Amino acid sequence: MEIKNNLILALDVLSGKKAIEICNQLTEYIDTIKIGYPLTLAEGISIIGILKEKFDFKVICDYKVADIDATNSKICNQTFKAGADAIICHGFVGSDSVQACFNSAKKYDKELFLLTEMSHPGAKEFLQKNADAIAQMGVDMNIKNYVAPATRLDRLREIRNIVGNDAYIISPGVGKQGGDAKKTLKYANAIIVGRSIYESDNPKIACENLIKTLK
Ligand code: FNU
Repeated sequence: MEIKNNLILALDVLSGKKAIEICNQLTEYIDTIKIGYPLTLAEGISIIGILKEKFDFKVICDYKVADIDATNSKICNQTFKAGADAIICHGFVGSDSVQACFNSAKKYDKELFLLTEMSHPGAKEFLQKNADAIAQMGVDMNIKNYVAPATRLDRLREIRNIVGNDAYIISPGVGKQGGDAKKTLKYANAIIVGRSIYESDNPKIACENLIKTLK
């Protein structure tokens, strides 16, 4: 995936109106957004098509799909039918569940991102212990796209080592969660940034300043 400025906007706002207002200010800098349950539950899945039509952005759906294979297929199919360019699935559920998501992505000619280790402190309790194995499962399954944390660069580096340089890693945790944008991009292909842009008094300036730090 080609992502402008290697920056994905996490749009966890709670109305379509607010989402459009933020996106309008950022079209110069951003061509890829990530939406998740907050915006989708507030507005319905049609928000994907609405945003795509208005902005021609790529939309990654952060639905962290984590069910049995049959249900994962239905979730991914519905998401791609609604216009998503990519979906994020969890890896801890195992290869059959992940394969169902991957098959759906292939069927719709869209992308799947496999989540390895999460960025928040709680990820150390259970997920981190298995994150390397999850990444290796992705490699064995021929998955090209991954999500790995900006908040623990040693872990991000290790996951990069496992998935290899040809893999595409997107990384959340920059800004509000403490991760550094430039350091993260040593190992990740793109950063995911939410609150430090959309909660700022001036999202455009916040975005512009962030991009300057990447140079
Ligand atoms: P911000 N996100 C995350 N950590 O933060 N998808 C993960 O490990 C992960 C994610 C999402 O902190 C989070 O849900 F897998 O405001 C939010 O949408 O910059 C975004 O990344 C980070 O938002």
